[in-house]
Amino acid sequence: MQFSIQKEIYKNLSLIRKTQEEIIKRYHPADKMRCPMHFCVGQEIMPAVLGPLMIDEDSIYSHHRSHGYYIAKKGSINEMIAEFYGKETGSNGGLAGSQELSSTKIDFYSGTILSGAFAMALGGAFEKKYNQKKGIGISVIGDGGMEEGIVYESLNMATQMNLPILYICENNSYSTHTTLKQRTLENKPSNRVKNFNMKTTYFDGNDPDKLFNLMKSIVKKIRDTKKPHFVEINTYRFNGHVGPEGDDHFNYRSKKEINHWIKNDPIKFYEKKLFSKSRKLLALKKKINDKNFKIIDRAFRFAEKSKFPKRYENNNFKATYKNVKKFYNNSISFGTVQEDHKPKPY
Ligand SMILES: Cc1ncc(C[n+]2csc(CCOP(=O)(O)OP(=O)(O)O)c2C)c(N)n1
Repeated sequence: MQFSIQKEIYKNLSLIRKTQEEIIKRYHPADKMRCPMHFCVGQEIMPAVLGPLMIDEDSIYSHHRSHGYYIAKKGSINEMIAEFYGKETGSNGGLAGSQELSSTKIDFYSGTILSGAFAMALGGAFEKKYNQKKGIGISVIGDGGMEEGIVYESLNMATQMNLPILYICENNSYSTHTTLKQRTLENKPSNRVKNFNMKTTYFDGNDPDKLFNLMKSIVKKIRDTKKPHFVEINTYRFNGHVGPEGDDHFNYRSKKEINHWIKNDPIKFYEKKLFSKSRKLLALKKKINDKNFKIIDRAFRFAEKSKFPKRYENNNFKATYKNVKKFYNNSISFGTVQEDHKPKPY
């Protein structure tokens, strides 16, 4: 494995983790990012290894836990944070927030309606194939999303029409607070996919190099054959389902389970593997992390300085805009989790 690629994977891992951590730190008590957010701390490994494997012409269609994929596709961090602040410089002019974070500049689309991403990837991949364009579709959802009917219509059509799509299921074992075991007798979503005659792969591990090598051959195969492939990854979210407040006081998962995953954190594993052997390497790790922090800190300052989307003041949205402004200035209450800073059920 080339060190330059390992370095790129680590840069992605660190940038994704640090972005999440900084948003979590700065969310309260400022309350200037006023959209629900699904953090991906613990789930960074897949987007991080896909980073070096993607080309500009690839398109991503993601579920709500999307920040890692946006960053891995080289989305602007300035525009992402500004989007969360509801500012006009955001990737969607401040109107989408985290749950619908999208950017046409990098062909990245996410959405909160569970599993719609799988169907959108179909249309995108068909367009690429029909017009003989370069690039593939990459679509990611969770294990909960795998229980939606649209998933099976999409997978059926993708194989039937031979469309170049990398389908990913990030199996973190929970749909909000309900375990996979409580929801289904088939605990491996990839097993259900096999019936569509689609190639499937299951990955369970914390070594980014192993996942990179696997994904490299899968992505190459999709590009060469123009056929879909489904990958399930066994992973875990360290945060609560939504928001920075945490939800482990609901006791829906055990401390033992959480600690097991934190102990096997892919980022800690990779830091030990790549940087622990010399002082020079440790200094390189610090340099990467310092640079990433600067990128993120700059993005927060950019977001703070940016303006709210004024153009809506001049049309039919005038009244709405007035309320949006009040909302962002904290002068009206919508009774959201953010109002009293106490964790509540989603
Ligand atoms: C069609 C639809 N049904 C229900 C919801 C409410 N909902 C939002 S997130 C979520 C759980 C999703 O779990 P999973 O797909 O495993 O992703 P994770 O949040 O664990 O990453 C649910 C049920 C929704 N957004 N869309």
